[in-house]
Amino acid sequence: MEASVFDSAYNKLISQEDLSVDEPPRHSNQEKQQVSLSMVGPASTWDPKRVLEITLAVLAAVLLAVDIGLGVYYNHLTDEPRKVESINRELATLHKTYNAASQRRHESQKRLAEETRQQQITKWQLEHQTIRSKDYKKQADKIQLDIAVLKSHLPMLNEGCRRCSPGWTLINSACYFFSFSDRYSRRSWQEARQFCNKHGSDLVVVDTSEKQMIINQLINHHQDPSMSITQSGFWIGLRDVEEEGVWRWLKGTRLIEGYWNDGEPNNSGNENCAATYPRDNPFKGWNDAPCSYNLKWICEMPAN
Ligand code: MAN
Ligand code: CA
Repeated sequence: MEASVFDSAYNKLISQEDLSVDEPPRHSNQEKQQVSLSMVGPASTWDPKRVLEITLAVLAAVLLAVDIGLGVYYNHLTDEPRKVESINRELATLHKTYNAASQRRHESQKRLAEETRQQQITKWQLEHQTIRSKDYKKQADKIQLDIAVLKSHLPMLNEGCRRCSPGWTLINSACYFFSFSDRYSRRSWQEARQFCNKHGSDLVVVDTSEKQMIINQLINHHQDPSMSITQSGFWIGLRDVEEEGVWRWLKGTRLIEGYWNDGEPNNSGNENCAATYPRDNPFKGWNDAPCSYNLKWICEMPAN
């Protein structure tokens, strides 16, 4: 409507211009130019109709785009609660999965701790058993050795039974009595000698180092650890009762080779009788002690 008014005005203007070729111009050239510039511009580039059309088209396009955008946005908005719901569900599932995994992790940790403890106990057990088996081995070795020693004594024992009284030990063709048993209480040198005499023997005469070594071995083996060393001696048939420092065997033979401990005999307080004691070194077994002392003793007699 507006455009057609505008068009008719414009056409009128043009036709007036065409008609006035032979007439004197009603406007100057400058005025004419001003009109054409201010009203329509150059005809080729500024076609108002086109401009309007384009403007309207652009406007329509913009509106359409806005409409589509709004539509999409609206859709998006109406979609939102469903999305939130689905996210919530996913979140819940994830929560569940996480909780289950946490639980499993916790249980695994507990199992691991228990396993570690069991391993430690097994390790200690192994250590303990290793020590025990070492002890057993030591004991077994000792038993083996004892068996070997006892076996080596068997012929001697058999023969001893034939040639010595019960409770007496055969050593190199002589029978020996050691008062190891608790049945025989300690006694003085004189009382000990009386015991031997009563059994057809006398206190032992240790006139060879072999004899001393065997006696030493036997008394070491029977040593009572609860007994003090001074009480652990065994009277032998040796005295210096007639002449101090002159040691004689029972039948009066003088001592040639003694197996005295370091510093002995020292006659500390009238010590006229000799005894042999359990010692590592068999050649340092003897001591002189008061004859009234109560000690164990060793008797000797020829074998049958
Ligand atoms: C210690 C030492 C010996 C002594 C005894 C007496 O062992 O002095 O010389 O004969 O005691 O019991
Ligand atoms: Ca002494």
